[in-house]
Amino acid sequence: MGKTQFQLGKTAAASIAAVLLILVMVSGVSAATGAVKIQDNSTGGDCTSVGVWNQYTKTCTLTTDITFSSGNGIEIVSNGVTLDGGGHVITGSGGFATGGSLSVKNDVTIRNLTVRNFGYGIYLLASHGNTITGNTIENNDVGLKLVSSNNNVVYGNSFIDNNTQATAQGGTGNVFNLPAPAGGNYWSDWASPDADNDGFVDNPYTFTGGTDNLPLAGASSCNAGKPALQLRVSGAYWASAADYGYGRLSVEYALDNAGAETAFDATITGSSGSNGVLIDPQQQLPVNLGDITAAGTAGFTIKYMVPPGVAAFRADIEALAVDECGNNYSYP
Ligand SMILES: [Ca+2]
Repeated sequence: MGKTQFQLGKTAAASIAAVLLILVMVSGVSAATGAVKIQDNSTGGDCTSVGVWNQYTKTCTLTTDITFSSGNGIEIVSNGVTLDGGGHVITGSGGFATGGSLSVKNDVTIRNLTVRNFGYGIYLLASHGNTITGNTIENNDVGLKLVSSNNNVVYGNSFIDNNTQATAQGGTGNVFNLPAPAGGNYWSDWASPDADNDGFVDNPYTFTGGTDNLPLAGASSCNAGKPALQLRVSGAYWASAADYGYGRLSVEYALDNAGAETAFDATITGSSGSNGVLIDPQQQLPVNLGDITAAGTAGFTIKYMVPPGVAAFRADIEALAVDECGNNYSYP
């Protein structure tokens, strides 16, 4: 938290304390009887009933485990959407009667989710260009089923004790591993040998319709965690005489990465002020800062409308960032 004095003009001075508050997520378990549909609209379809929807990145991040008693699980019905499980579990009632746990469209990313006890764990039917990474897919009848689906990328997942771990029928261009060091997936029935101890099983894992050339010798886990972003005010000024007349104050911020890992896709999505200070309606949002490496800093400027007589105010900045595992985080 920083607090700084600024000379705003001949007669006014303001101190602005800018903070990133701590976001507290309350986790629980939701029970769903019908499919949860994720859609690219203002609420992300049903997303807000089970998670947080980010309209800018089109990402639904689960904030709860979900148990499905019947029917399909999560259906992604728009292209270009990301489903981030946030480390949560979706559970079916077992058997094909439950349908596909997770069906997707095109250019969808599914990450950081555990899918358990469904007929099909993740089901891609005529779905192309999707990325499936960082998930645990366990105890399903078929873990991953691809039918007539092209150019999908599947890596960094753990396939554990599915009756059939994966099948691919009738599609082309699907990839089940990246080059080292990322490699492929962990398959519970193919975890050895790794004689050269490079972390990859020495023989490819082959299943109907696909091959993982670099199967992981240990279950994939990625625990980078929330990037340690800290906000500073680095300056405040009236950008012009007209801005001074309108009370339109420019505030320069610096977003510092105090952690040891890169914060990816840092994005400023909003800001609010105390004492009647509002963000300038003409302020362009979101502000995309790109990746902020460890010990790095990204600067940005936000304009506010400051009412007459206000000499100081507190501003809160809303931001997003992604960790090295691909997990999304909101600030505050
Ligand atoms: Ca090896």
